[in-house]
Amino acid sequence: MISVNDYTKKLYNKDLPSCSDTEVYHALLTMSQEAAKEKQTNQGKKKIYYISAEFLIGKLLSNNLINLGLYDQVKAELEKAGKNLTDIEEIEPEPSLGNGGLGRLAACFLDSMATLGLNGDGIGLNYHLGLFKQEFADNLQKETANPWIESHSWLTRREVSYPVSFGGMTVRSCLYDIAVTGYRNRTNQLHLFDIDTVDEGIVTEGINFDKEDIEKNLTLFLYPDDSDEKGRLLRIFQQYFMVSNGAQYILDECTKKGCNLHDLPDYAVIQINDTHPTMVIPELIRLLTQRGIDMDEAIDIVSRTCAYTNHTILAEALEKWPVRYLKKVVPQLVPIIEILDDKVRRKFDDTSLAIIDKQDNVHMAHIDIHYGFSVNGVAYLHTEILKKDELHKFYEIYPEKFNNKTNGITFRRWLLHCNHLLADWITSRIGNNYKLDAAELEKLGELAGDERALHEVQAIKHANKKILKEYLLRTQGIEIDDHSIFDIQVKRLHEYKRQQMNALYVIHKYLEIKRGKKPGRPITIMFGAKAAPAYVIAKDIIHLILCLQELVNNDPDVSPYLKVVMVENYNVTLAEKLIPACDISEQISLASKEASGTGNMKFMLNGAVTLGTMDGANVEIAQLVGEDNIYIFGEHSETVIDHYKKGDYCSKDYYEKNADIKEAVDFITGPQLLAIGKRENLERLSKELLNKDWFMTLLDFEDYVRVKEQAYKDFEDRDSWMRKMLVNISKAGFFSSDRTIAQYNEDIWKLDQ
Ligand code: 26V
Repeated sequence: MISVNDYTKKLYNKDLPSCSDTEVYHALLTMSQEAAKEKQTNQGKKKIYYISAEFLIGKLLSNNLINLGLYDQVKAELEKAGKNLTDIEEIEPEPSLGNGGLGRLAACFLDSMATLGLNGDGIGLNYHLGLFKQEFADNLQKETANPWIESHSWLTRREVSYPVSFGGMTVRSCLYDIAVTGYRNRTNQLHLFDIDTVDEGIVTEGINFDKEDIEKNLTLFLYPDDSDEKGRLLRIFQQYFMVSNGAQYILDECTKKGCNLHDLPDYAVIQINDTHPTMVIPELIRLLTQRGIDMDEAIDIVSRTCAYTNHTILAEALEKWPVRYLKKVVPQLVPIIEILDDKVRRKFDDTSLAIIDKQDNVHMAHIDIHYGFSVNGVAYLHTEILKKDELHKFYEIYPEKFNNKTNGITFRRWLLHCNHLLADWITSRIGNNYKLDAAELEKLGELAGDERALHEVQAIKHANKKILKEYLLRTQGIEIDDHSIFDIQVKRLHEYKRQQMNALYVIHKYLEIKRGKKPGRPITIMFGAKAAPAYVIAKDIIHLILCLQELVNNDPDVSPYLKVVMVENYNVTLAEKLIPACDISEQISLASKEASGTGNMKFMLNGAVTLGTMDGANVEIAQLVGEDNIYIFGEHSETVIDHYKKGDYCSKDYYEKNADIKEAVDFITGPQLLAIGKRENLERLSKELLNKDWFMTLLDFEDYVRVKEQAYKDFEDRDSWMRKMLVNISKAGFFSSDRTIAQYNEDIWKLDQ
């Protein structure tokens, strides 16, 4: 049997006990990489290529050790040598190669594809700097560079290189692979394309850099700020670089396996993750015609190879690129896009279905829908809204293309790795099968009347709360009370997710306590969120939360009962610590706006009870756990959509009608917060809420307060709360990404297993 000691000897000519933690980390990294290589399985005929601008993989060490079946053995060997695996995990830098849910979903999908034994690789970009690191100063978010590539890393350089031509220049790519270890199964690959000339030295203070020096910046950053034209152009450079490399790689791999290009759909299926990789469609058409296939046939082949996933209905997030930009960056694609547009216009009279609109903008999603064979949404409600509203006209012409694939999460990372206590307990109760067949978790439902079992679950939750408490104190200097209710909202900062509503609740509670109405048990309301660097209101919301943290936690009348915590630099690693410790999971987006959410699933799996709106996958969670085991509030999506159609929502009406709302909103620009925070930011946010409130915070506030109070009250009925926790865990099986991926394969990819 291989041992860690063999590797420390090989790498450093030292025995394990005398190695530093960094040396042990390098040894474990090499050990995992070699073990993964041994699992490589033969390539089947057909392969799924999951192409995505983001793969938010998170740290890989522990996850790989678990999947490779090495975790227990390594942990024991380290302990014997006086080392601690948790300390070693902390040395690994997190590859933050994604913004949020979309990127994390891609990473969960890779894990499930390998675990289910599917022949499937990821294709993306090797960003040298991941999503910016967030720091707080003066109660404001500051962004700094977030490097993750070290001399020892998970990247393996391949002998693969392609030319990629942009208007006026050609670059040559290089390729790095990251092994994707399936749980006790095959190893797939994540292919990350790069160029050798990227220069991290061009980053000046914060995350500023010369956006025009493409040879130096092409893969430097994940999604550079696209608030200006130069940023948007760079984004098109990145997207085309990704898809051109991907397309060349796919065609090479398929032809090596005997594909004659006419039969490409028998060899490859390309899943387009949101619209960022859409240019793969015209690029493949271009490459096929270059290789002698005529245009009509090339279009037909590509249309039978590509499938598209939609991840949002927010209009501002649907990509539309001006033809002028495309002419600058990818002039070779413009005539092809014009042909694609022309075909649509000949077939359909309705110009809203066109690819190029009157303002000369190219609607990327329209390319995917017309020239892909499948269009899927990511939760039941989301797909229904696409069919009924957002993409209704497309649904009418292509009903057969539309399908739903409710998102999922990998239980290896979001239970086995992040919550060892709970995973071991589940194993002791129902055995190991649930690790590969998540539906087995249902068996835990039988323990709902077993008092001992319930107390064990409760003890595990408390132990995880203590672990989090220790971690936050050590890493962020934050002190929390492990006997308080942990009420957590962690996700990207966006107005539609309504962190501002939770902040208004904090104000409401603060004022109530000041007036002498003290909660029976202390409450800790935790936030974690990064705001896009150019998203002004989102940053104002962070400012408000940080000001509230300062005010509430330093007020001796209030802080024994209420604490506000805004964790710095929320990322996958922090999520892994916060989620197992959570009591109440905040999923409070405006109904119809959150396509699915996946944090909601992670919290549920770890025994938190959801406080949420009927939005995204919350709807399916509610259906599975039943109304006694979830706290639902707020207007439903039909009502919200109706308000948008009629334009009849007026936030001021709610402000004037409800004294609690008025008091809380007024407090934002009242003397206490102005003494702490910046007038400009607080006034801007307050005005936004009063005069616009596009995501209808005030509409749901009253109901939110009512239901949240009910949840806090119910928390005191410990036995019944433990039952709620258990029911949530036992019903989480549906949200395993293994189920999601099995459905993608069954309905869309159709690979043999
Ligand atoms: C992108 C942008 C970019 C421009 C400014 C506003 C804005 C707002 C939202 C987005 C989201 C883009 C796509 C995305 O990340 N969707 C997320 O995908 C997850 C996985 O399917 C899903 O769980 C989340 O609900 C959905 O928001």
